[in-house]
Amino acid sequence: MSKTIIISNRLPVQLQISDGGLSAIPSVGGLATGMKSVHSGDDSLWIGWSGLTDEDIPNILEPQIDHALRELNCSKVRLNKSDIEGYYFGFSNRTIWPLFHYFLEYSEFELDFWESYKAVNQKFADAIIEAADEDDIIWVHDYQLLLVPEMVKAKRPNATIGFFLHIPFPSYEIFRTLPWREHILRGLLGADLIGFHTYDYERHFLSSVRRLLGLDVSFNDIYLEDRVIKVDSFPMGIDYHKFSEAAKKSIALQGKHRSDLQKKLDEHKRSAPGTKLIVSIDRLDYSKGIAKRINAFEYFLNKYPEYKEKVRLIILAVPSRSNVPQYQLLKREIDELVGRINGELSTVNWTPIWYFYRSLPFENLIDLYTSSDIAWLTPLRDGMNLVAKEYIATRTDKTGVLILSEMAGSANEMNEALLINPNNFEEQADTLKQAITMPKEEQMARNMFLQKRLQRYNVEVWANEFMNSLKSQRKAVGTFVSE
Ligand code: GDG
Repeated sequence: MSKTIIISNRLPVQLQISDGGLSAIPSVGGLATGMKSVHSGDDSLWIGWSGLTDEDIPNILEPQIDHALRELNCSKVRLNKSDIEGYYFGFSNRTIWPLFHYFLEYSEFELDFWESYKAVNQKFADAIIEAADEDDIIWVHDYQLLLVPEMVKAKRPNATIGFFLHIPFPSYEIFRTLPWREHILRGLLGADLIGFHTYDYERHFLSSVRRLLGLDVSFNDIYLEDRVIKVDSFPMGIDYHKFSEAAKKSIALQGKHRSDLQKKLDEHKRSAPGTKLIVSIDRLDYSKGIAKRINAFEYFLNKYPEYKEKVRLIILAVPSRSNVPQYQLLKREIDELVGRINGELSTVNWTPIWYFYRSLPFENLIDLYTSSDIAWLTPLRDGMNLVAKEYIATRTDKTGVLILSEMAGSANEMNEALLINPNNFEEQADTLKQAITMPKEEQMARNMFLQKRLQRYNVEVWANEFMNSLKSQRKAVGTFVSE
């Protein structure tokens, strides 16, 4: 019987060392949840990095780690500190990430990063080749592993390989600037199915394949020697039920059972009735447009001063990639902006911005979603943006307004949200006013459509549709080769 192998940079597992020894706790992130139906039972295996480098793992613990991972049908790829520096913090996050998010000026074309990326992709590919039989189904995830499909196909030509990119694929004019552009395309073309969040990313990829490799492309099929590679879009959904149920639980908590964060938010609502809470939640990443959002908020307060003391912006910025210089600079910029604006505009009763630089437990994230009147998400580029979808899923009474950047992949499916261009402060100021004054009936009408769509196309459906398409590609490839 064939098995399914999933590969991502990180395993869906958190390793913990305690008195009782070592344990591997399954993580509850979006991808792990979505892949539950695919990664279940002994006929599936998830290969990835454990989060600990060779230098972090004492030899004596190695067998224990492997055993704990095996219990969860996981297997680790061993990486050392220098791999992580070159492949992860280097090529993945200082070359590909900025380039694919249109931050051309941040993208570093360093030969050392590239060499490390190739070597580490080969380590992942070797781990797959060792584990995979000829007729297995292999699903590779994301921008850290763009070369893996070709490396695996070379040794396992009959395996069916799928690849899904979680970030945007940029337009040809951007992608062509990459010195190793043909290698990256050829790496991906080892897959039989290549999936993107949106139709636009798919078109950009096909255009690069046609123009840089001169291959035949017909609709969404690429012809490469004796193979046909299918390219398609699969917009990722969320675990709708998990978010709506958690929201019901959060809202139902009474008195002393309410979380400290909820108590603080309740107190705020009591002391300043009618004040609107605007929330924004992102990893601290320049692609998310956090600094521009803060500037746009200041612009709004200057344009519509009647809203001073009537609105508060809550920013949750989750620490991310703090080894990369651009992220350190951004952190400083945001600290200064928040400090300056709060310093200039605060009154004895009002602080315009509450800024949290940390990760919150899931329950608190839900408290924030359920307590806020408006979610304001302004990425300059974003593959999908799941926060937008999660906010809508937690609005169990259907109230709440979502303001969403049209540069997020999720904007394609969320037309009933208020869509904005994050570079246009004038438009955002007016949209904030529209959100603040939007009648409840209109909020509910908009959210009803959004919720229905998100319920239907949830993360499990996303994973199953990709897998079904991959399986039918296997059949199609079989037919093509034998003809
Ligand atoms: C990449 C692409 C694409 C956030 N803060 C906390 C927390 N979160 C959770 C959210 C959400 C996830 O993190 C963030 O997902 P996004 O989709 O918004 O963004 P990226 O991390 O950039 O993800 C993106 C995604 O991959 C999937 O393909 O949508 O475009 O960039 O689920 O809930 N969770 C907890 N505490 C926090 O403080 N527990």
